[in-house]
Amino acid sequence: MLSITHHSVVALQTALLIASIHNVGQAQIRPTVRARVHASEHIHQKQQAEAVAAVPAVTHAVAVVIPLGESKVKGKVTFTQVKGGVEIVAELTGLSPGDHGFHVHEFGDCSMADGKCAGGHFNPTGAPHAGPDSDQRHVGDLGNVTADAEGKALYKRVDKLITLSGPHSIIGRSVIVHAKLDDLTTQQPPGNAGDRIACGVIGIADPKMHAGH
Ligand SMILES: [Cu+2]
Ligand SMILES: [Zn+2]
Repeated sequence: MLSITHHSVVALQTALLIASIHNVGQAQIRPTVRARVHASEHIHQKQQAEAVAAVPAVTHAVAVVIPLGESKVKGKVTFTQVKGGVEIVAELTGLSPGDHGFHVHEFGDCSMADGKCAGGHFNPTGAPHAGPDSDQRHVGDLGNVTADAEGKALYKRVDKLITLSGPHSIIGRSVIVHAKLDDLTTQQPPGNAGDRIACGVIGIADPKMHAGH
């Protein structure tokens, strides 16, 4: 009995000793490994951050507007990051005199004659259709462009909802000009602005090419 007990105690002591050595060993190794993993993660994150920083933020965008179907409407729309929002400047020709609905539509696709592949008004927040000065509106609701007797329109405004980066970015979407005025209230079809008569895909522009902004 005694001898068995003694053996048991010795065995237990040995086991504890081994365990404690083992634990000490682990305790010494683990933080080192963790530190190395942590350091490599840190370097990796740093490299990623540097790579992101190397890609300049989008400050300028442009859409070359082309006629759809039988229309002769064409021109250019620029988007420039400014203090307090994005400045939109549209220069269009070939319009009938008066107001024409003007929006950013969801898709950057002007490939069909009726402009339908551009989708609906860009509306990432699920808001109702409205005018550009309304708090609740589609991000793409830019109101109307107004053409003079010669069919030329110049539109200029600083918009607070449109952005050139992030979830509400308009890059890769499109601008659409309509045959009729956007009444800023009708929900279906939005603004009741009639056919789509011109379309332009919004792309990233070179800030150096748009000096003066
Ligand atoms: Cu539209
Ligand atoms: Zn709308």
